[in-house]
Amino acid sequence: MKCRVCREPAVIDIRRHNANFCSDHFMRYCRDQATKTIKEFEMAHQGDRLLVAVSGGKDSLALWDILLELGWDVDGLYVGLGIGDYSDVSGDYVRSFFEAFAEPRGAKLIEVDLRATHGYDVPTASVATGRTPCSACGLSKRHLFDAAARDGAYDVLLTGHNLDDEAAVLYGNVMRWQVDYLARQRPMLAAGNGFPKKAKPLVRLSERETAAYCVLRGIDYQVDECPMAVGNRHLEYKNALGAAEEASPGMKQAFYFGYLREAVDLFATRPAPEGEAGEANTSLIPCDTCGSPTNGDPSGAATCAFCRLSQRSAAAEPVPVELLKTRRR
Ligand code: Q46
Ligand code: ZN
Ligand code: ZN
Repeated sequence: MKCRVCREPAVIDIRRHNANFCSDHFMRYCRDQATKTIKEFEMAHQGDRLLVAVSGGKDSLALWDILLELGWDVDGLYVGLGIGDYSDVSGDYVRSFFEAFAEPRGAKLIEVDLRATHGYDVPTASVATGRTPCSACGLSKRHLFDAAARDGAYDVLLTGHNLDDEAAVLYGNVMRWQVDYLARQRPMLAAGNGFPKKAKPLVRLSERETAAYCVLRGIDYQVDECPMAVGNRHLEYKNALGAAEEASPGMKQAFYFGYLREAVDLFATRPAPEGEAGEANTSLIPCDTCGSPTNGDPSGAATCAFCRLSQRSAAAEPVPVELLKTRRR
C-alpha cells in the first residue's frame, strides 16, 4: 500500500476515494478537505474571527488544530455539561490540547460551566423538564454557543460534525420526515435574526479520518461515548449507514452531498424550530430574561426555551448522573 502522492508506504486507506496516504499527505488531505468545504459553502472569509466549540472528542479537537494549521484566527469554547466523570475527563482533554497546540499559536480558550453559571447540569435538567438528556443538553449547548459567539463578536461559530454525523442525522430526519429539521440541514447557516453564522467544515471527513488525524498529530482525546448517549437513535442510524458504506464505499458521501445538491432547497421555506436560526423565522422577539431571539412561550410570555429550562432546572434538586443511567435502563 503506497501513498497516492509520494509513493512512500501508506498509513491509511480511504476506500471511498480509492486512495492511500502516508502520514504527512493524509494530514494535508484533511486540511485540503476542510479548505474546500470552507470555500464551497462560504463558511469564512479572510480576516474573520472564528470560534470553535470543543467537546474534548476527536472531531472538535481535530477541527481546531486544522483551522490553526490553516492560519485562521480561531479560539475555542468548552461548555462543562456536568455529566459526571465524563465531563471532567472531557474538560481535561480540552485543556491539555489547548496548552500543547492552541495557546502556543496565540489562541484563547473560553470555558463555561453550566452549573457554575446557570445553576444546573444536564442530568438535572433532563429530570426537571422531562426532556431526554440529549434534548436538554442540545438546547443548553445551542444557547451557550450562540451567546458566546455574540458576546465575543465572533464572525462564525464552528462545530466538528463529520460526514458520519451529518449522514446519520439526515437519515434519521428522512426516516421520520422531520421536514423542519431537514430544511436546516446545511453545513453552513448564515447569521440572521440575532443568531450567529454557523459552519461545519469537517463534513467531508469521516469519523475514522478525524480519529486518524488526531492519532497521527499526537492529539489525545476523549474516546468514551457520553453515558447519556446509550439507546440514542443516532448511534443506530450510524450503524445502519456504516453497514451500507461497507458494502458500497462512497454511499454516505453520495447520500449527504446529493441531498445538499438536489433537495435541501426544496424545504427552504419551512420555519425553523424554537431556538434555531432560520431565514424563514421572521416573527422572533427578544427573550425578556436573556435577550435571545425566541418565538415566545406557549402561554404568551416572551421567555425563550433555554430560560424556561434553566429556571426549572436550577430550582430542582441536583440529580447525579448515575441515577439517570439507572432510570434509563
Ligand atoms: S453530550 Fe449531550 Fe451529546 Fe451527551 S447528553 Fe446527548 S447531546 S450524547 S453530543
Ligand atoms: Zn505521501
Ligand atoms: Zn432567554
